[in-house]
Amino acid sequence: MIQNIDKILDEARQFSAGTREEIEQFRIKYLGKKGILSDLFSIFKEVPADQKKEMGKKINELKQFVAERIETLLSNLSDENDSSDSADLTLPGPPMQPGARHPISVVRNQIIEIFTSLGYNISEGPEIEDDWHVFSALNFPPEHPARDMQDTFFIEKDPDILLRTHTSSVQVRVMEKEQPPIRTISPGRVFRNEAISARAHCIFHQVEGLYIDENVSFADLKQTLLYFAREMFGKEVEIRLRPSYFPFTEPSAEMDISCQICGGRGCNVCKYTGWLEILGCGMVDPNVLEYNNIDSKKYTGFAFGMGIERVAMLKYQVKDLRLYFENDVRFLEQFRAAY
Ligand code: 2U9
Repeated sequence: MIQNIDKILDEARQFSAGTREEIEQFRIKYLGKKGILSDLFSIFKEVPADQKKEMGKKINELKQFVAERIETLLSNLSDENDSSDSADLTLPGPPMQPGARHPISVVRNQIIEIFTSLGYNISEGPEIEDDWHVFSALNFPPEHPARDMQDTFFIEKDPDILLRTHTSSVQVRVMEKEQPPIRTISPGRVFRNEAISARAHCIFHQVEGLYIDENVSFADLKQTLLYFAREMFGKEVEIRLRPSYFPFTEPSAEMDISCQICGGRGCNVCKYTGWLEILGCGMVDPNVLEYNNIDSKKYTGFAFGMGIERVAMLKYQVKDLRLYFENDVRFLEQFRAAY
């Protein structure tokens, strides 16, 4: 009998299975109700007492071997399934939902691209500023309304610590460190104490530009801005400059572009003028150069500033500025761009 069990064990050792079905057959053959082990246990009851110990040991050895073998074969099978049956590498991948840049970032990056191609570098600086860098160094008179709490967010008074109302303060910091030639743009967030509406927000984004060197003229300014407008809005765009006033530039101007909707013929977007205001600019006031230790007899410069939201509104014909701040994906996902 013992030899018989050895034979059965040898046979069981030979078994190898390819499928789950074959393993199940193997289990039934050995461990099933009417299987080999069940028969052996029946025979075991009849075996003389002196053989019981050795035979019991052999039967248990067989039972343990079969159980372990089944477990190993099943786990091999599930490993193989993981890499072969369940993963079909020829199937298309799950759909991806790539994000899109915010339209303000898209337009900011386009503005940066245009001016860096003209040799401008990018300067950045603090959003929390002092009176000197935001107002005094830029020739704001002491009683200018921008210095009022109605227009500017103050953090502390005397000495005044405030949220910058324009990024020109960054360019004051550039002038402190560098002598001309200076050719820089400062993109960044600015803060003004204004009621939020379709056309204004208390936080918005600007790009201010500054070019200081010997013999820089208003003609250089005009040509630079024409180049910018054509790159941003297309080769057909026209510009016009209207006289204006800013404390930091003299003479000062505001620039309009020909209306992109009606091509200058007049429509409700341009209020039937054919023109859309886009930025402010001018020749840097000699006082500003002198306050910042730049010799105004030797150097001249021009400066310009624009609101990125405004440029983006004109470029994409967005009518309400608040859409830029609401993070509604139905609005945002319309601005997929390489930038
Ligand atoms: C220095 C000197 C002068 C930057 C300039 C403007 C004109 C201007 C506004 C446009 C819309 C800001 O976003 S806005 O409200 N900006 O009109 N900015 S000239 O002049 C400077 C900058 C730096 C040292």
